[in-house]
Amino acid sequence: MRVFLIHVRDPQFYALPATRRAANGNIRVMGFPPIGIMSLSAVLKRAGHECVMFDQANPETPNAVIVDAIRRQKPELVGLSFLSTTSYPYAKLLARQIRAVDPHTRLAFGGVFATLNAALIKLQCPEVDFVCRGDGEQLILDLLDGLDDPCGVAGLTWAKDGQPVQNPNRMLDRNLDQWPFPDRDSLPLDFVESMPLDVPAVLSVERFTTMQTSRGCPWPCVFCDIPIFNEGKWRSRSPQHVVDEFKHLQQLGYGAVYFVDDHFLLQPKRIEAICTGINEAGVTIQWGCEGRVDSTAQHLFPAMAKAHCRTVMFGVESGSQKVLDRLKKEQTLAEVEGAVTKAKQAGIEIVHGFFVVGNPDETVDDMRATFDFAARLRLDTFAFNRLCVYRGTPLWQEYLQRGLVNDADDWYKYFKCSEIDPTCLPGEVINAERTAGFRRLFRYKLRHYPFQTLRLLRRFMRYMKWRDVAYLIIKPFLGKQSGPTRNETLSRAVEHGALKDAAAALTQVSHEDLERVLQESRIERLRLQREAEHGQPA
Ligand code: B12
Ligand code: SF4
Repeated sequence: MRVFLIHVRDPQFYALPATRRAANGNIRVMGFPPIGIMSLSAVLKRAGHECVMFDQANPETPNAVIVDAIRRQKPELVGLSFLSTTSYPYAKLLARQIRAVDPHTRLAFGGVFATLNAALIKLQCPEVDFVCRGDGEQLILDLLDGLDDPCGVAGLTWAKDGQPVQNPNRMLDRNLDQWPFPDRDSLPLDFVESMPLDVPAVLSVERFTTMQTSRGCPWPCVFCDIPIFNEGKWRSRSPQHVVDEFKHLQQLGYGAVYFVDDHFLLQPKRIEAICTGINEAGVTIQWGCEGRVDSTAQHLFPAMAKAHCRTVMFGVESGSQKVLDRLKKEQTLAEVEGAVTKAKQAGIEIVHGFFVVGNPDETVDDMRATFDFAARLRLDTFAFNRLCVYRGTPLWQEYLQRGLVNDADDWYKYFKCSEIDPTCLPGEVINAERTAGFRRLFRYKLRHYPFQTLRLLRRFMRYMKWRDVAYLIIKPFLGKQSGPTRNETLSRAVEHGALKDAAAALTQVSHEDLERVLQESRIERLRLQREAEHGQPA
């Protein structure tokens, strides 16, 4: 069968850095490749289907071109893939454009946001036939087999006689090695390695791609929906499978890879085996990953550096223990300091800290402590985002109970916490403190870590225009000082579908569901700990 897969983007998160194309003729995009649809494309092709991918980052295939191709080629299924609440408005827009020209093509949505809000989406966006929940590899194959009668397709939400039907969940499959490597050849785009930020921050001009070596994270952070998306589990590919993909990428000429794993730094034996495998295979690709600061794999930072790990990113979140505890981060300031120091001592070139400000119960003193803490840490780069609340997280659940959000009306909106939670500082205060904090932080870094700071600036200046480097530096001081951002406003400017209350009831993440996931997470962590102590990697 013929399938079209489209990666829907939030335009803030990519840029076209060059007017000239890459040597192979491809357009260059600064951002992450669409690994979700690339994974599905490889699975479909192996099963004998035809698959055409589109990425909204490609200026040569704007929506009009995609819609026209669908009208002419009439694929049996069109899958729209998007990551988050912020890209849902763009997905809906495209779905409607497609439906307007082709009343028959079957349309499917997938991704994290779609998974967590499936029935609500089905009702608000009736032009979409199927909303696919969870892992897509087996699901899309099953869907093609059951296009006309999808009642047996696990993980699917669809409608019968105008009513949403939620087929049972798909069993989480731990065998990730069964799937082929993502199809990185079929999109005419070359990706430029940059930091995962909403401003251009080019790290190298090596041929760049992403890889996923594990899925999920069994921790209870209140603002994160990864645990519920993965039912509290962590699943991984075998070291050999990961090393084989590295070898394959090296042959294709890739020079840089970023792992989109939620927590790569679990299972020391697995990490050690991957590093050994990379060295033994003579792979020279530079790579980066994210993980928790309480990882028990920190003694492996030197081995990772030796295996060309250039970037490690930690979710530091706050410099106030009180705030960390409120966010249920289950980490201490001492652990943060220890992890960052060890990573730098091991020779990891770029150590990044993700921070959040505007948290519930956070005071001005807590915010100041955060910036001062960030200044003291040996971090190379950092990002300070305002905390937002997404449906599916424990924080959303808490806000429901406190009457701050309402599932029926607010499920597709995203809010900065400070806009709806009276225990947060007001937006103006947060922004003013953030600006002042940045100023102190930059001054401290230049005074105490001048070489580290200049080395990093030199790296950026090697690949970026002066203007863009200047923007990167002054961005934190710019912007509207209060109120919702353009994206927040867009996410709220959505009409309501009929039957929304019924749908909200249907997809409600009940307190029991959430408790079950948190319980599963605890069990999963014990399993991983036991495995690390006694047995083979998962
Ligand atoms: C990499 C990443 C990014 C990259 C984007 C990369 C890209 N190509 O666009 C960057 C750094 C730019 C980014 C930005 C943001 N991100 Co982000 N990101 C991720 C991360 C870590 C990995 C995504 C990924 O590549 N997964 C690997 C692929 C293989 O999985 P997948 O895309 O989910 O696809 C699988 C299934 O979902 C399914 N599937 C997907 N599509 C389809 C379609 C069909 C038809 C079918 C059948 C199946 C299917 O099949 C695939 C294979 O199993 C996720 C966490 C996560 N684990 O998902 C967060 C995550 C998606 N991001 C999140 C957020 C909040 C954001 C931001 C809004 C952050 C911010 N405040 O600005 C922005 C918005 C960006 C946007 N919407 O474009 C949240 C989303 C929460 C929510 N409910 O909205 C997540 C879940 C992290 C978190 N817990 O907070 N992100
Ligand atoms: S550590 Fe917390 S924030 Fe990070 S992926 Fe795990 S649950 Fe989400």
